[in-house]
Amino acid sequence: MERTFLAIKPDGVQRGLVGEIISRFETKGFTLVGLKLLNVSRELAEAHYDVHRERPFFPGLVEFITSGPVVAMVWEGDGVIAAARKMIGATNPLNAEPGTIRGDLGINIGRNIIHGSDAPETAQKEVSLWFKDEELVSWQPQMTPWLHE
Ligand code: IDP
Ligand code: MG
Repeated sequence: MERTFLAIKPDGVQRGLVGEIISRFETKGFTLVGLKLLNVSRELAEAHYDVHRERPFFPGLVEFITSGPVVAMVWEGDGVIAAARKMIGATNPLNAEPGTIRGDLGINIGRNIIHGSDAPETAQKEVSLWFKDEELVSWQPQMTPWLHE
């Protein structure tokens, strides 16, 4: 079953959006299989955003992501990687469609509330970077027959 890594960034946590954001994925029908609140180390932040290391915004991004608690999550379901990216919306919240998390809840690219893995390879890499195997819980929601034919 497909899994993706999502993280509510410090702005989302500080603004009290954790419940609202988790609720969107829950009510959509995806399954939560990993969840923790943590202060992100510089080492983890730099590893997570390694592809952006040479970008001008990299130092500020690492500063921001280590500035307060983050909610790290793994969600499971058919097509969850691409669907979560759609639900999150464009990187710049001003360009993100209404109905998306960034489109509904944000206004600034440097404060865009949530991270979501962008492809199967990155999802796998990010899940194992942020979570140990034993922190992930495989379970079958009782409502599965009401979500899948
Ligand atoms: P994504 O989060 O939509 O996948 P990426 O291009 O992978 O977007 O960028 C990673 C993160 O880096 C963004 O979510 C945002 O927090 C930050 N970022 C990207 N571009 C800029 C920028 O131009 N200014 C400030 N922060 C940026
Ligand atoms: Mg990205």
